[in-house]
Amino acid sequence: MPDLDNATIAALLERTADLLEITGADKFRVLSYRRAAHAVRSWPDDLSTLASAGKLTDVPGVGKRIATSISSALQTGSFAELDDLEAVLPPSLVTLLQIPGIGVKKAKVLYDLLGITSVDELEQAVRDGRVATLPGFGSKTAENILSGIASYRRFGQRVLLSDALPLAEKVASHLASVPGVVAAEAAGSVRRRKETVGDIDVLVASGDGGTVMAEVRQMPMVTSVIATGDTKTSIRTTSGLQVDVRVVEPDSWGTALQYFTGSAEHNVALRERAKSLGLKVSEYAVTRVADGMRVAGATEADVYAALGLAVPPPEIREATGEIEAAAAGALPHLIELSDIRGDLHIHSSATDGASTIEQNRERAAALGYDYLITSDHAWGLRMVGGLDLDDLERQWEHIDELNAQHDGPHVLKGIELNIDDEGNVDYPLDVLARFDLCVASLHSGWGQPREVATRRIMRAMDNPYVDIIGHPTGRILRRRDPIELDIDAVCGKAAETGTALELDAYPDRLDLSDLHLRIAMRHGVAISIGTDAHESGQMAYMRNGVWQARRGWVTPDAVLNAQPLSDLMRRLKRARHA
Ligand code: DGT
Ligand code: CA
Ligand code: CA
Ligand code: ZN
Repeated sequence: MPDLDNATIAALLERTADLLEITGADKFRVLSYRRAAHAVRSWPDDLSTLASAGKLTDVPGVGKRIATSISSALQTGSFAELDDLEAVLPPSLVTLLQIPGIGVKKAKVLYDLLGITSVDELEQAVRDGRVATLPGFGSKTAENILSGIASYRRFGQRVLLSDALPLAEKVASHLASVPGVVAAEAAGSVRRRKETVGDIDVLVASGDGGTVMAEVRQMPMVTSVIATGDTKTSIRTTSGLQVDVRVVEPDSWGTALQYFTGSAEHNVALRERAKSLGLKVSEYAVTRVADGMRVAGATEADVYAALGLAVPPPEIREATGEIEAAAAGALPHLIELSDIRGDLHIHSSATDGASTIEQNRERAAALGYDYLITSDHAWGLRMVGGLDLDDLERQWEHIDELNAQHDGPHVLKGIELNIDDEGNVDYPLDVLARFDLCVASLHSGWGQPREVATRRIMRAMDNPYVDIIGHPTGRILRRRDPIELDIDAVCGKAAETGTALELDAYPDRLDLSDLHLRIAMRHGVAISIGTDAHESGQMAYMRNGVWQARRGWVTPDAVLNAQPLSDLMRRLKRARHA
């Protein structure tokens, strides 16, 4: 039996907290589930290992009772408290919480007073005016709910890669151990490391599909079987995700993996190329049209080679030039996680982070880094306790002491400046000059017209000490649209001023997007990959950033934090002014 992954368990705990709150349960009980969910999500190792050692309570925030729930979830895919809640509450109630602007409190009022349990019912109630009259709602809120419903319909069905990937890998590694199975791998958008995925596709090579499918239907995270046969089974899992499992004969593994990795657009382009070469590519084999003779199929490399192509990395199979590049022997040498030498966006407990600079530094050492930044919020963001000049003096002194100890990654004195409405940043120039490097980001003004937002960022780039623009479009996947920018103009300005653009690796940001990264690469802009960690465990998000970078055709020479420290410092904008 595969055990559930941490993200899935965290989602179950979170759902329990939501449902408890909707039923009006004791708030400490609700909080205990939320705290546990949070801790489980950022716990670095598999909980199943801890569970078998009887040590689940080692996870901060996990007491005896929740440990019992987690053990049960690991074995059966659920636990009694959640099952009881789901028995009395309609399951669609949880989907209301996925609408931006609807938290548990609002969902509870909607449920208690109007009996609303689904998105469609909610939309109806807003339109006929019932929602605006609810206590604590009003017409402005009702309007926001409508736009929330619209954006839910636009993004709501897709799941973050970071939530889907662990589940996909669990299923694949479990099926790999089923008797008769030669190979099992996650395909589809998960393999292409797309930032959000619609469903999980797992491909299995075996001569005995029946045995594989029987195993699939029994996995503990299965809540329902959508369809099942000897070659394909689709299941729904506890996290709501659909998983499609396909079984092929081992000698078709290569073509099947190619086909189910996609993208659909890449497949179409590939098949056109095959046709022009007198070949036909199916899910089972590459054959010659003239005589039906099979020329490839067992491995992906054979399939591409039969078409005269080098194998494009899955991340770039989107029919945006990779086939031409593969034909010309000109595929890019994409950045890899092992190229990364440091992290250039990290918060500490001096502002809204949870870990101390020492803890972040220890984590950086464990990741094998040469350096890391401390980039807390500047004083303009008072709500999160942004640093004033005295705070900075103290922090710098502390960092100097740490760096004097030599044994560990070098800590860079950084800051995350706030770009205000005019494009100005916190602190006077003489203070900015004293940082090793400055990241400047937008934290407000979403929905500004394109010209205004573009001008604001361009003005910030005129500041000689703004080395990096952080999360340039401010998007939050599934929740907030990117601010509209003239990205071509922004990249042109970045190249001209020597300002780097960040790829924020936080799993629901991944900002810049893959398309924006390609534009940045064309302009020769330096890219900084930063995790935006607010807790040292989140520094592991670097891998999400690297995947996104690869989707944007980013090469290691373009990435600031793939350089040794001395080269990094030389390439910062401020080095031009020194
Ligand atoms: P998703 O699930 O929406 O995140 O995206 P994918 O790419 O995983 O799409 P999915 O799950 O519908 O199908 C998996 C792969 O199967 C896809 O990447 C390529 C292949 N495929 C699916 N539909 C088509 C199609 O209509 N034409 C072609 N050529 N390939 C397809
Ligand atoms: Ca898929
Ligand atoms: Ca699929
Ligand atoms: Zn930040």
